[in-house]
Amino acid sequence: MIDAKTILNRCDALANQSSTRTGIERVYLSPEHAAVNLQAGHWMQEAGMTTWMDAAGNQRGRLEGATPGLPTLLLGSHLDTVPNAGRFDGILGVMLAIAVVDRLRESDATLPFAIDVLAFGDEEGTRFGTALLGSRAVAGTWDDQWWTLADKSGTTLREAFVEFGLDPAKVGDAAYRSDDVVGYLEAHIEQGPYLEEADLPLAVVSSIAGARRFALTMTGEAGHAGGVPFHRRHDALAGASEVVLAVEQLAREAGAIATVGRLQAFPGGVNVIPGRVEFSLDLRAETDDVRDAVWAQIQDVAAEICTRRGLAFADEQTHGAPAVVAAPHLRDVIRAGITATTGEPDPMVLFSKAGHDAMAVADLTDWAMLFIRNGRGGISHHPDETVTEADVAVALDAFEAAVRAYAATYAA
Ligand code: HGY
Ligand code: MN
Ligand code: MN
Repeated sequence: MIDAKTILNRCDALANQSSTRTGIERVYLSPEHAAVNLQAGHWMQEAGMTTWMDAAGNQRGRLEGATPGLPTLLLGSHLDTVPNAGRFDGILGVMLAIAVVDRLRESDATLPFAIDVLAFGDEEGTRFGTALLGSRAVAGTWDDQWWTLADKSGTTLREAFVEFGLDPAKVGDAAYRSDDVVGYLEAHIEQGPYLEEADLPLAVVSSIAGARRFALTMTGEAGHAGGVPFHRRHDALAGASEVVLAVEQLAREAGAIATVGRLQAFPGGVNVIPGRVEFSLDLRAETDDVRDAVWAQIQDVAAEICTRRGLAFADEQTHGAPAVVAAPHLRDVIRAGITATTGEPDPMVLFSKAGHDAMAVADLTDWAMLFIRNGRGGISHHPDETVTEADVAVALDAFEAAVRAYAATYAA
């Protein structure tokens, strides 16, 4: 039987599949993605599943229910990473899903539904900027406009599909029909400090923040760092810096979350006034209305800065995902799983500020999530991401109990 130690060893094994010599980076449709699909597929087969890679590059495993052809419960998370990632974000959820299926098979559980484990290939959007590509294909919400998205080497998504051995024309084959599925459950590290502060191992997720990402450009006029007096300058970096600080202040005031994760000044000479700055914006909030109101305020502040400094501001949205709320009946099975495992009668409920594949799968079926404590203040998207073996053991028992609780209450 797969235990917590095995799961942690598997997370360590997958961490070795990185495009960088130091740190972990594994992006969609890369050789490293192919390698972890193969490894996860092997572990899925060991757990008694039939396995295949779907038309969007997601690795899948299937355990049939009591009789063939039953509708399917989806379990899963993602195997791709951000740059310089930790080893548990997404990966732990896929390993837990495989272990739950292994336990159900070993115990000859009679299931009223089949179970598909989905190892999504692109939750982060690291390579092409737009996130949730794998899970959106599964949900049937693929957008053909994405084919021309290009990575930093100029390879388009279409070219990357073909190089990976996929047929772009067949991406629609990855989609489920909504009446073929009975729900989606995902286990994931919290990526925040609240479980650690409460000294609890597990929580139920209530909802996931709505997110929008932008590519921003501030344009001014390059010039000599010595020769141009201040009153004549149109310094794009000074202007962009005012926007960055306004982003932080406006988001804090509104209870939203906003981050500028990437910024580059051009032409980039130490003795040249920056004429152009390209920077990113990741903006989220518990509701889409709050998120969008903050974006409108940011645009107003940027316009005032531009007028005052003689600059021009441009924005392009690169990703958008609406806030989604977990289905009460599936939240209940997650809650039941936690209670059955920890004895906690009223498990902690958390709103997820981190995005997850469930945001995309929500267009296909009802969903719920189990959060697992990750230590050191919930540090994530960082090599210091950490979980304890004890918490993984409790999470495995709770996730298995949740699936069994759903099976017990499910009526076709
Ligand atoms: O950005 C997020 O919240 C997720 O990790 N993709
Ligand atoms: Mn992440
Ligand atoms: Mn994740």
